[in-house]
Amino acid sequence: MPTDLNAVTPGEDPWGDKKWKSDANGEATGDFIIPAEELGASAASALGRVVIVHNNAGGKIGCAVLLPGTGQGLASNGQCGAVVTGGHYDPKNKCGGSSNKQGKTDKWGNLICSAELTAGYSDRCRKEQANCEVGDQSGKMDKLVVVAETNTVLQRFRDKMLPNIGKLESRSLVLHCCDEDGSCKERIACANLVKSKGDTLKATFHDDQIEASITVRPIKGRRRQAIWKAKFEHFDSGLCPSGLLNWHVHQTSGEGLGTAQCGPDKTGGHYDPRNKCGPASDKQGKTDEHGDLICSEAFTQGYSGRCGGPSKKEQRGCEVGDQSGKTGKIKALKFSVNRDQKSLTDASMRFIGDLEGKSLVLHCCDAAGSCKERIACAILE
Ligand SMILES: [Cu+2]
Repeated sequence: MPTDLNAVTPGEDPWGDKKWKSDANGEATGDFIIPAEELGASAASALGRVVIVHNNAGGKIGCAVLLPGTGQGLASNGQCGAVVTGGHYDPKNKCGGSSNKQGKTDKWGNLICSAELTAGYSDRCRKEQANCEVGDQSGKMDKLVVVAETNTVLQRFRDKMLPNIGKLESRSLVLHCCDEDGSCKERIACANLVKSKGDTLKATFHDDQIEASITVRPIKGRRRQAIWKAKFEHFDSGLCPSGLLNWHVHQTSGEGLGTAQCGPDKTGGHYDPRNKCGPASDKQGKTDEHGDLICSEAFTQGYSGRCGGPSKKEQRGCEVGDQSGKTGKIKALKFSVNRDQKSLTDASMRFIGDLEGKSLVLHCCDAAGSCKERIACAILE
């Protein structure tokens, strides 16, 4: 770590000419590559060292230790090597040959992973999951088998030794290639473990005239079912005098108030992956592989007869994105939704993650129940 915060020691900063320019918020992003010859040492030797950021005047204003981080991409592009992704996650010192504890010492200066402990790893881990590194998924369970012809793999594994899934966040999942006799070396690909946004999505309406959020989450163990919740903390009746709102998931993202922000050119039509063809379906005007209209006029006209009503069966006739068609209008002036709107059994939504980045659009309805105007929209994220 730097000892004198104001000292500028050229020898200490071999790459002093790398510059970032921050924006009005003081934020800057950038990257640069230091060639091996410039570094003058192996790439791995950079780990544990400190990067220092100076201000324009040369003063040291920030520093951070270089740690192995997450890797994303193909090993052939240099994305998954030991320098990038480090060794196996091994918080319990199980000490496989690739444990990230290899070469590290305890507080008495002794090697955490002795040669003996390391040598016995595969036998120990084979006997019991508890003896494996937390990060040794194939050791604990089994190899992934990717079927070459289809490139699909669906295998289920039961991991009994994962104390805290949250600790895996921002680590990387690395795939190694094994040969026929089971010997595995080469890292072929890696990806970062991030919290799945597919679990819960939320559209937040935040404006002078509307303060509301609409969330959707899956129901555990029940495929294709979801619970929607709408919470209105403030709603200006100027936006819609009746306070009765139709609400839909629209195909593309839009955020703000009125047609300028939420019109068809911004948010598109209703999300309709199953071609249910309401008049505002995103599939209107599109053709199938034979060149025929997906939504014929007659089919479109029959939509309101197919969609609507409390039963699951009738919901199946609705576009996936037609939330009010499935469960009724939001009563925004009551700052809540009808009881029966709170939970929605959705017959055609398999992966909520598919809604991510699309928008939730609110339409104003008149007293007669006719709904047109798009009054507000927010992105599901
Ligand atoms: Cu809509």
